[in-house]
Amino acid sequence: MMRILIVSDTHRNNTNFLHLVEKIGPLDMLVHCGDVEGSELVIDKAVDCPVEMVQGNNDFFSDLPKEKEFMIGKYRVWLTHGHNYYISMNTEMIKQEARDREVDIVMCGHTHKPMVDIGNDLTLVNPGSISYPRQENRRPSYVLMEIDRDGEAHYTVNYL
Ligand SMILES: [Mn+2]
Repeated sequence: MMRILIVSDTHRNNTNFLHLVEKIGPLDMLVHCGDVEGSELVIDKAVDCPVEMVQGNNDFFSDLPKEKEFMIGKYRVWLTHGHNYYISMNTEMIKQEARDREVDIVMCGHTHKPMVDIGNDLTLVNPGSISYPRQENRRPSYVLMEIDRDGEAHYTVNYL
């Protein structure tokens, strides 16, 4: 069993994020999909687990990598903010790049709208923004990924 918290687009407003990690319970990993705007250390220090984080389009002076690939259980994950793949238009380009990279999961942010799109060969996860939501209900969102006993991933989109 593993619990992975996926968040994005905190844009230096960390209040909701800090509340969430206080009450969410033990985590095996935190993934931040970019646009931290200088809060890298705050985010890193808020949890007691490995953190995977990339730059967003507003992280101009950040030392964070632009993109990353890593494993979660048996799954190969590609983490990118997503703005370079025009994800505000559609997810065609980012999915094509993910398939070219032969990953199982692509995690992205940028749109501030949560999406879990589970396909046959590829899953796209966008947790939306926990600070500045833009989807219809305008509630701060995040995704909890859970790996079960059999190593299979399950996702829930959650709102504050
Ligand atoms: Mn962005």
